[in-house]
Amino acid sequence: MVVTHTWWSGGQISRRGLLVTGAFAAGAGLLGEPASAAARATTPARALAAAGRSRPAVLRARPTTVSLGEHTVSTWTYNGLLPGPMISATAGGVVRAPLVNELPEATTVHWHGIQIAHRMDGAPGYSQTATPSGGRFDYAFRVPDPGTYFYHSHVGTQADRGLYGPLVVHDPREPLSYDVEFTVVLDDWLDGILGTPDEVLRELNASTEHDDTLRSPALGGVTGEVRHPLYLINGGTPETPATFTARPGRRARFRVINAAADTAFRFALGGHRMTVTHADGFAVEPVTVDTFLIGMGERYDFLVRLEDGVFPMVALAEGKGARAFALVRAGRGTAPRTDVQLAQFNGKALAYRDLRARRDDLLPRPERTILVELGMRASGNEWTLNNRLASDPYRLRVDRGETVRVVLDNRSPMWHPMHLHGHTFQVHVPGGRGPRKDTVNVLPRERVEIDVQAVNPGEWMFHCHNLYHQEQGMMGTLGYGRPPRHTQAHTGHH
Ligand SMILES: [Cu+2]
Repeated sequence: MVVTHTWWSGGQISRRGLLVTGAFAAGAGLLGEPASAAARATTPARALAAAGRSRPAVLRARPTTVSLGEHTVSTWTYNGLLPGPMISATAGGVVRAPLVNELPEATTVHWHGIQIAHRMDGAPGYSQTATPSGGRFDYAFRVPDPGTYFYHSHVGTQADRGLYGPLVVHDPREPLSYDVEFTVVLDDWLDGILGTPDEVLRELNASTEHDDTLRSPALGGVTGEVRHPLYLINGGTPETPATFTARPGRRARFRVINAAADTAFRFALGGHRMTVTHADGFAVEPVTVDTFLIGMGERYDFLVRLEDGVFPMVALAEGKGARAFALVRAGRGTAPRTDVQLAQFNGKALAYRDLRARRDDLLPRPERTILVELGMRASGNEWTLNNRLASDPYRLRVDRGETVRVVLDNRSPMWHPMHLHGHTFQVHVPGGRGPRKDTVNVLPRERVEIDVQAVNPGEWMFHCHNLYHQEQGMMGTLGYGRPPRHTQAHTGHH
């Protein structure tokens, strides 16, 4: 089956609803409805009752032939779609998304950013045994918080194939007003062009050097491990771009997800400034910027009032000299060239210190501090947390109910987007009220402090969201109380 991104290119919820079997709550955020927040407004009680009627969104992980501009590649996707199907739910509701594994190897689905019940986390060796080829796993979980999330395989390098998709949790009391919303999934692509991700990992493991031409001052040095041949927005290439269509003057919410394995993107929308409203799903005090840098695993939501015309959406692959490209059609006009230069990239760039959490989202003061050193071994291809690899993982021990400050001290020569499962943390910024996030970029020679409230017992992965660093050892755990007896190391090649 050949899949293009066409089904997605409408981008609007109403268009997607034709194809998607989202686990949505009737009457609250129905996929076929207009996306105005007012239309979705409902009481929490009603949303909860409605959630009980959600129907399952079956995810079939399977080999797929995908058309990417001039390339036709064999890869793995969910349901033959790239990205996988939109899963939409209402906060407080339940997502039912059974996985059917039609791949030739075991797999899991991780629900990135969701404060989820531990056994549904899709963490092989920690929350479940990976589902074997031909097997099935019935994912069903409550989604406590509204926001922009995504799901992806958490086995080996599978997420650097096409095994990812968006997960949007609507707020039954959405405070923002907008007319239309779009989901924007960024990815770096190599599968079927440079080889498989497993082959690329083997090459990286055989080398002790990094590609010094992939550099970014904003990321403090070498920006990634691989120069990808393609960068995608919703599966579209610059030559076959995804297109987001709406009427001029409409207020649009964009939900941007970086699902890439190894690429930070510098994002801008031609002709517009963006008012950022959410970071990693959580609301922040709105801040208007021209551009933002988004690491792997991060999400930003922003609002714009659409101007009249056809506008380029550009996501520069940071330090890699290439871009992802899409179109926003709001009115008439000809499409801009794919190499158009955007003034926005010279304008105001979002920084973490610009992000302020809502008062309701503040965590208690931490009671103690734990230091986690991010390191690189002399081999140059092993990445560590407190000098330990995933095969013998560093365990960050917490007790239920406490809040701890975790100091991420990057002594390695590369930046790392550190991601914690099962929790959101609060990034410590001077003056307090830093954003709630689940993924935070830590630059070389930088110390980032995050506060974690231990409210969700389990053994949780804590790892770099550069997939290649994760597979080269950069994975520890956050666990409650004494370590369980049967915790097993499960990943990495060491
Ligand atoms: Cu890393």
